[in-house]
Amino acid sequence: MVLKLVGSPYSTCTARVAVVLLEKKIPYELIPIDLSKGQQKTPEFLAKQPFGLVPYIDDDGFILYESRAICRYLAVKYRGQGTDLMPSCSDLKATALFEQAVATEATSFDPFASGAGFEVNEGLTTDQSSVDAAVAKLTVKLNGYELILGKQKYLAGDDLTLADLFHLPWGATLAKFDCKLLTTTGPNVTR
Ligand SMILES: N[C@@H](CCC(=O)N[C@@H](CS)C(=O)NCC(=O)O)C(=O)O
Repeated sequence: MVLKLVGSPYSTCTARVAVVLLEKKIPYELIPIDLSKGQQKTPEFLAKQPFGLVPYIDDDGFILYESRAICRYLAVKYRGQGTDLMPSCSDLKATALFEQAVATEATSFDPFASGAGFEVNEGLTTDQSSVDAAVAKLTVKLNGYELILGKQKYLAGDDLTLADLFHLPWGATLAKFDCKLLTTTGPNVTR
């Protein structure tokens, strides 16, 4: 049975999993959930994802939620297919640097990028001082990224990993909202 990705095309968390499915060349079916109608809060949905959030996957009856955990599951299950996106666990130092990079995304990028992204959300009234504060916090973090990426090609070293891909959904969303930070912080963040 083809893997089911239950989520929303408008959700960055769903996009995080979709990017990895594409990079790993894993066939999948998107089962769309209409967040505006609260379909993620129904008893049937909560039985699969107790917090009422997208996405989750159904891999032949195996249910898994939390986008980053899903991506790691897929990277290990499909090692050798498509792009390899995690170091082998027998390489202790490469694994430690990978863990450092994924933790960096979760603590130093996602909260700040989403904070700025939500403040400049299309169609909503924005409070300019809140936008400025969110962008200032994100700028500090991106300066750190500029240093990291000045020394190595990717966030966990010289190979592309999940840690890099985890940045794409919010990175693309910020660009869409005309937030120029990703191209003005420095050449390495831009790259
Ligand atoms: N840590 C979770 C976060 C999931 C999450 O916040 N999903 C959002 C969309 S990106 C959602 O379902 N929002 C709908 C709601 O809050 O009801 C993950 O990465 O899967």
